[in-house]
Amino acid sequence: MFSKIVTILATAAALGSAAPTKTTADIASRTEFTGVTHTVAVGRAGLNFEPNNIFAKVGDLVEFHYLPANHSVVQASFEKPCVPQDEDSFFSGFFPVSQGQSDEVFQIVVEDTKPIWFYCSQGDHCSKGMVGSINQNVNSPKTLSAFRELATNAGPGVSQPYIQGGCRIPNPQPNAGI
Ligand SMILES: *[C@@H]1O[C@H](CO)[C@@H](O)[C@H](O)[C@H]1NC(C)=O
Ligand SMILES: [Cu+2]
Repeated sequence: MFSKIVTILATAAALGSAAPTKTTADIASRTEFTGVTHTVAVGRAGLNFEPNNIFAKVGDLVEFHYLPANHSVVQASFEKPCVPQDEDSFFSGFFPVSQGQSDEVFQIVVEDTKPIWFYCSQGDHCSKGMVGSINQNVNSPKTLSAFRELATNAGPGVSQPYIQGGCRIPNPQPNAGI
């Protein structure tokens, strides 16, 4: 099971354009995968991630499935919701989808227990609340609802220049429900 995931990551890394990143190979070599995947529907019935509040263990995968129309996911810092946290922050690229769900999905690996904040970088989707978190600390002031509130006053979403920090791979179940 674990070696299968590593193979998928390695294959995607070798594909070139659709793909990542120096970091993906690094992750595959240093993270022990749990075999657990958290599936997130992107843009189902509006500007949202479903679920937008994910709790994951180190070594879990988070897999984004895109629905119409044309969304992305980017990692932010808590303080600046609609811009990339830094030059290494993950970015899925855009997924224009006219119906159903995307032919490809974007997978990231949870590498540590720190909270991860993310948003869609399309137009004003982020400031309209298209944001989410992985492993928010509900006992701190930095909650998903506080992040979402901060986002309402942020400007247009900012993308990264490259798809990175995860893998775009063929959708394992393009015709199934999410
Ligand atoms: C999807 O959105 C991106 C970013 O706004 C844009 O560059 C691209 O042309 C859009 N694709 C389609 C098919 O609308
Ligand atoms: Cu969006």
